[in-house]
Amino acid sequence: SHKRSAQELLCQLKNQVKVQTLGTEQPPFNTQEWATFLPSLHLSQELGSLKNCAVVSSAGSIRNSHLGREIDSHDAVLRFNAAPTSKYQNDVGKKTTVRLINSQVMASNKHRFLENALFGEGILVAWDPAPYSSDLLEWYKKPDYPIFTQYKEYRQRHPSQPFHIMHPAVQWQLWEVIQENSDEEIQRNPPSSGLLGSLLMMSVCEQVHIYEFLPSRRQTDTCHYFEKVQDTACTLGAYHPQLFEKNLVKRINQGSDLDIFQLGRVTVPGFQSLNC
Ligand code: NCC
Repeated sequence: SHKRSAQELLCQLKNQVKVQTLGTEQPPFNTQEWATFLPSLHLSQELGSLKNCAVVSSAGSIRNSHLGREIDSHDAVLRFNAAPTSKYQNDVGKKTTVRLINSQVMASNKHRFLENALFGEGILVAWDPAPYSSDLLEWYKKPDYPIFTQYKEYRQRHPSQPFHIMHPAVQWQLWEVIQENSDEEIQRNPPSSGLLGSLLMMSVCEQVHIYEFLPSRRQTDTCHYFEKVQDTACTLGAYHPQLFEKNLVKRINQGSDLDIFQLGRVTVPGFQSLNC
């Protein structure tokens, strides 16, 4: 089959993946109750349009990168799950504009999601491995983790913090693009937060730098920069189709291979910068 060029891939992503958060337009969210919880502005409206953005993977290999200052120089910085900045500022920076969290993090006792001050900074965006159908009612009745109860509880405790829920269609539209551009059949599990967050930023920023998603020369088996756990599956994926995600990102990178090797930095244009 025809192998898409970088431009074709970028255009496919732009046209096939509609990054959107839940609003009260569709059932089951078109109720009085949900109107009090869901933000009145969609995420894209809230962020407006940004110039330079950074996406910071949680990989252990960002340790000793000294990228903190560079990362903080972006107009907006996206981080994942429970990845901390304090004590690691020199390597990962301290600015947090958006934090993308999976529903497992919201539900686990380990992260104390409802109380932990780490989650209190920036705009929160939650997602859940919803059924492939993206049927909102089916998902609502049986989310992978209790995203809706935890969301409501958090909103009650922290009413002034902006907090969105990603529409589940986004992850499956993205999955389709990964599958269409891979030679093998990939597992039908949603892409990792890393790729979802990159797409989120591409939809609102002129340009996006993605750090340590494609491993640099610092590559290590240490899963996260903030923990001692060793697991190669963190980089290559077990549940998430990460190997295929990374091949895709490699193909749309507009920066040099040396940037990947030395800095762990990928450069991609935002959708607004594309003519397609
Ligand atoms: O590990 P996680 O991801 O929170 O990392 C965020 C994103 O950074 C990129 N990454 C991370 C580690 C690594 N060695 N290489 C990387 O490229 C990935 O793109 C990753 O998505 C997730 O995607 O939400 C994930 O969440 C964890 C876990 O739920 C949270 O960390 C909370 O503990 C998942 N781990 C487990 O379920 C055990 C992980 O599979 C995916």
